[in-house]
Amino acid sequence: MKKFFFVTKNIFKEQEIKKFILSKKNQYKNFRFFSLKEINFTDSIPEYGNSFIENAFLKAEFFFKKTNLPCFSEDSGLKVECLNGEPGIYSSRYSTNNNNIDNIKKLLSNMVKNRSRKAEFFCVFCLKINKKETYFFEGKLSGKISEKISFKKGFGYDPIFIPENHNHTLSEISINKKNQISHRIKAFKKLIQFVNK
Ligand code: ITT
Repeated sequence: MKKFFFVTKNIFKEQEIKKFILSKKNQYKNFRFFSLKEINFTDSIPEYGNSFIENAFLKAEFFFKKTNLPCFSEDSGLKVECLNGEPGIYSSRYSTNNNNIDNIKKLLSNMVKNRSRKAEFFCVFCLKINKKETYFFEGKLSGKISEKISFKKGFGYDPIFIPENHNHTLSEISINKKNQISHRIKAFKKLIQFVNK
């Protein structure tokens, strides 16, 4: 059995990965992950890098140095074409109070009508197996930003992100459906296939 800690404080990320593994339990029965809660890991995790890769590395490295336990972390965000890739690595802290709905409102107000609404979710996982072995896996999802917020519950920018070839935002589809196309699962599949080799 391959066991790893998922270095994240984000319950949505955790839930998506949990559901994915559950949906493929016959294929990935040798893989188990644990959340930080299971060992009461409450330290605040540094995230001061200048790129998704750097941030993912910082999170995994921080946890590994403290615990010596194999782990993986993830850094992700939304890149909007007409905003030159913003909010990018600042996706979770785009508005002044870091609140989800305020992040969304700021993004919509910064996007003037008639400009491109093209956007992309990007994700990178960092897998830390031991002191010497660190690996990265990436995934992306193209789409566009809707004009309005779809007032459904959801993770981050899901209420305003319409994936390519779809008519609904990510918050209007189930997690299992999102998992079939998401940046996170595209990257995670590479990780789990690598571990299972
Ligand atoms: P951890 O660092 O503890 O993992 P975090 O939420 O701070 O959690 P990030 O720094 O990677 O994680 O920020 C990711 C942000 O990007 C997230 O909070 C959302 O605002 C946005 N985001 C990433 N993936 C998303 C998705 O699938 N759906 C909606 N928003 C997403």
